[in-house]
Amino acid sequence: MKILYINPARLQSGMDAIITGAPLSLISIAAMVPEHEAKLFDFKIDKYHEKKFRSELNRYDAVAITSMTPQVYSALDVAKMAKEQGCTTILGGYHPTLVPDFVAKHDYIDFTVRGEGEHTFKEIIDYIDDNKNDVSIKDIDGISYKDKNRKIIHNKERELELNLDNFPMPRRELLKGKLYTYLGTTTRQVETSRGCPHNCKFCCIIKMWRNSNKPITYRTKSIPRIMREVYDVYNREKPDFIFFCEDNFTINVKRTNKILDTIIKSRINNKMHFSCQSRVDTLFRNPDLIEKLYKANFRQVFLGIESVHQQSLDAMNKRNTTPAMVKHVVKSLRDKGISIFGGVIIGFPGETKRMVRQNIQNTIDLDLDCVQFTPITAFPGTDFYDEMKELGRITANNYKFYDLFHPMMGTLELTSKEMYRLVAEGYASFYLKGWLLRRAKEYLNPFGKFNWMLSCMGRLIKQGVLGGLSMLYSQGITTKVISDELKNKEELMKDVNLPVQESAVQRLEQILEFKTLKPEKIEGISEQT
Ligand code: B12
Ligand code: SF4
Repeated sequence: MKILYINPARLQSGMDAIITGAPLSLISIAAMVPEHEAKLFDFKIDKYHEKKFRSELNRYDAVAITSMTPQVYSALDVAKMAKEQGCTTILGGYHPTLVPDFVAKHDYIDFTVRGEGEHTFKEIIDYIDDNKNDVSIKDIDGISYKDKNRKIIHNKERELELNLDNFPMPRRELLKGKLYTYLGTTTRQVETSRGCPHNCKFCCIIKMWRNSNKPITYRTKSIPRIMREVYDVYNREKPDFIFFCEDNFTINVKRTNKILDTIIKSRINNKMHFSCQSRVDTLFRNPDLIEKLYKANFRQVFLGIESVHQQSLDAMNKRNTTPAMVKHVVKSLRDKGISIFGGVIIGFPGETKRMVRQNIQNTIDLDLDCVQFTPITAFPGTDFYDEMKELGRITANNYKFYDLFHPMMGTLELTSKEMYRLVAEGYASFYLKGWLLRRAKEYLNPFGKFNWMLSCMGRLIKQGVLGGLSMLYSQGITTKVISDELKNKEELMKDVNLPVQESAVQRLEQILEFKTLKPEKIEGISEQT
């Protein structure tokens, strides 16, 4: 059989302007059916002409399409086209998992895949390939489809694979020749674990990687398997960076240490850089980890900064984090020459305009390398979404606005229009008031701690700076949107009391006493420090 794997259209806003990430999802499921001819079409990278694309579709028996929430309309458009050209259509990923009916109801979608894709995909392909495995459609767990009467059937959920090493290596040859970049650096993703025990209020990870009879399921790959993937990437692509792409690479500190020790011992860290996503509280509690990340040549860390207001952090289920910890961790990382990409939430329920502006000002003061200001977003399929819907807060039903750039809801304190203006104000005041000069001073200094940036400077300027700035201008974001309140820093910040580091420690002790996070209750975590 011939299968075309499709990553649907680019978004015009948000991170897509500065980051083009490879679809690890598609190359992971493709690895389950190596006997079938495979090609990847990535709308973010490949040139698209409808006529040519349609005639390409004619060559394929099936299409496998991935979709996050904001991409879902593009995914459906492509699926419709594929059906018209006679392909079997299979859709999976976050949105089909979180809101399967929305996808499955369309006539041109044959199979909607919920949750982990590997086993389910193999079973579907065997099923449509002359029913090789001799199963009935109702026995394929994790799919939704329509019966003869067009009624949507949701089969039983797919149990998660307990040993991630059992999955074959992703088919990285499908990415060949495609330029995937993060802020101008050539980057490839490696996934070392799935799931997260933290359950932040706004996050949908817990819904994705979970067996419904268990609260949280966290699974890891073995160190030899991770290193095989690292070397596979290095040997094929020699990228500037490997990005450990799970949402939280440092959940289990002992395990993270082991991975870092192995990387250091192997000396692969002399050949390329690494990056990952982590949490402030973990790095605060484990300062040695920062040292080791540095030794292992990690030069970018993505951190959820979220808010300078403790009331918001608490309500988000980030009780273990304080603004003082954030300040400390950001400084520790940057002192080492590790750049930080921070995520900041605009308009968490309870935050007034003034509080949001204080949050923006705090982000500027932190002097992060890069920041994404995201209006508080409730992804459909999460408890948070249901809660907001019940309160009548959802303002956008069109999923294309769920792109972490446009607000999809309002709060008691802010309308969604006000929230959008605050997002614009955040970007304008962070990026358009001296940021470029500060970064240039650091990154262009051949003797400075950020001199690792020099080798990718051309691409960084083109994608990270020009791409990012033109995205802002195209959205009408200029310094004109900055309010007088934000211009008067002293007045604005006088009632923000950033406690000193000791009180952050005290708070942590207090919290640990209450044992809000009970690691022993989390499946897969036995070695948490
Ligand atoms: C790396 C990453 C990116 C990269 C690369 C994205 C890409 N091309 O894959 C970049 C940085 C570009 C990115 C961008 C965005 N991202 Co992102 N990203 C991730 C991250 C951290 C890892 C994704 C990954 O590679 N996972 C590993 C693979 C193996 O897992 P997977 O993708 O889930 O695929 C499995 C299943 O979902 C399923 N599956 C997936 N697709 C398909 C298709 C078929 C046919 C089948 C059968 C199965 C199947 O099978 C796979 C194997 O089990 C996730 C969080 C996470 N931990 O997953 C967020 C995440 C997916 N991103 C998210 C969001 C919101 C975005 C943005 C909208 C943010 C923004 N505006 O800035 C953009 C949208 C980009 C776009 N073009 O539309 C959300 C999605 C929420 C949602 N409901 O859709 C997540 C979950 C983060 C979060 N915690 O909220 N992202
Ligand atoms: S730590 Fe990250 S992945 Fe985990 S629940 Fe919070 S936002 Fe989601």
